[in-house]
Amino acid sequence: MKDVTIEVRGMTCGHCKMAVEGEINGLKGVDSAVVDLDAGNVKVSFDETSVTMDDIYDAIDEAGYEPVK
Ligand SMILES: [Cu+2]
Repeated sequence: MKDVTIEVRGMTCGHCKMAVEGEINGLKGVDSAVVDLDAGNVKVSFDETSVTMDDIYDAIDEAGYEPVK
């Protein structure tokens, strides 16, 4: 398992938190995704053999927010 913290632009409320966490958790190989609204980031724990950073960036984008790469 690998743990990363990704800065995300545009998250402001509980709905944003749920949207981003839900989209990332929907990826096969992701163990957990937890958004910290105050810090403006998401901590993701995932299996590097089945999920790439690009997959996670795409999921954040899909949720309607902007990952800072
Ligand atoms: Cu929101």
